[in-house]
Amino acid sequence: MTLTRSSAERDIGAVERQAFETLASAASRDALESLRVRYLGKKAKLTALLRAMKDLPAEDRPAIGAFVNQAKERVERALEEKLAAVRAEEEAAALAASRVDVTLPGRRRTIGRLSPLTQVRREVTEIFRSMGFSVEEGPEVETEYYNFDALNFPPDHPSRDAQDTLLVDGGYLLRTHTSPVQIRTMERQKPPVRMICPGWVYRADTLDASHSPMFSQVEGLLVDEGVSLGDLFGILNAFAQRFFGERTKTRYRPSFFPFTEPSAEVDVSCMICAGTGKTEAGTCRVCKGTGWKEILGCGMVDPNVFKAVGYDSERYTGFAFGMGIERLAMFKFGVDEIRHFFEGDQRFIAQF
Ligand code: 2NL
Repeated sequence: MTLTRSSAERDIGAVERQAFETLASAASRDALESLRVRYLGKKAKLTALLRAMKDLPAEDRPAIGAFVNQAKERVERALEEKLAAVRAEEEAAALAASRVDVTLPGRRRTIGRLSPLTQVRREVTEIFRSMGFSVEEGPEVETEYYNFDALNFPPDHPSRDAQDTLLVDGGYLLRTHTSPVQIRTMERQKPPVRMICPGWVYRADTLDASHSPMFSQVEGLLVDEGVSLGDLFGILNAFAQRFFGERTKTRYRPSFFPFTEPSAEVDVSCMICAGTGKTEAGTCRVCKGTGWKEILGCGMVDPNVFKAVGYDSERYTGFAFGMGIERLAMFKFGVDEIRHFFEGDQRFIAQF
């Protein structure tokens, strides 16, 4: 087959037309890329035509060469233009798909709030701080000495049992009350001492409506010369009235703790039924109709505790008390289930 100038020009024109037809219907970047390979690449049709020029008469080659190159340039330019158009379309489509309707109302953000336990702990702390008590903290992993021995627990006391106390490798335990902080403070500091110690405590209890293996306490201690049971009554009555309201009554029932003598449990008049034992719905479900609610334990510090910390129990006396924060919060807010405090359910937390 002989190649002539006119047949070459025909072939080139045909390939160029084909290229433009394909280009017209190509609608994606992929289609355009395959078109580029087919018409302009190394193995492409127009390139093949350039290569075939060696079969042309020598005098025709420059003109045909220029003809092919012009055809290639036209196809290239058209391809670039189409590619730009397709890109612009794709971008516009992506923008349209991610369009934001600025006229829609915004999503309301919920504002976090303090756990009711934190609120109660802070309130209790503030009341005692205002009466001159300092706030002390200490380790949650303790020794048997600080948790039991120094507090006058007899060697065979049931609380020491692994049944009741959570043990930690190495002879340690999780403190079952915050009293060790008071022992540590008295070891560091001579009387007078006026302190409270809020914090987490741990017991080997199974979680139920009123027990949690981890709960929080505030304990307090006041030691000086001439401290009496009257001082204890004065401070704790003032606390009860500040925390539950001025009209709150208190009563002290004899009790027993290894670390105090005498010891008492303190009831306050029920603030749900104002001490009447009755509500509109019938018997008060918080005080069970008694009109009283136990909120703390207290007593005069046992001389054996003073001996353990090197205080002269002939010269100094003191009182101490302890209360559970969850219990206080349950009573104050009328909550009947301790587990609510540890579940973080917004429907619960948002009520305080
Ligand atoms: C309760 C009773 C109480 C204490 C805690 C205490 C600490 C020292 C010395 C003497 Cl270092 N006492 N603490 C005293 C009486 C009662 O807690 O029912 N807590 C929830």
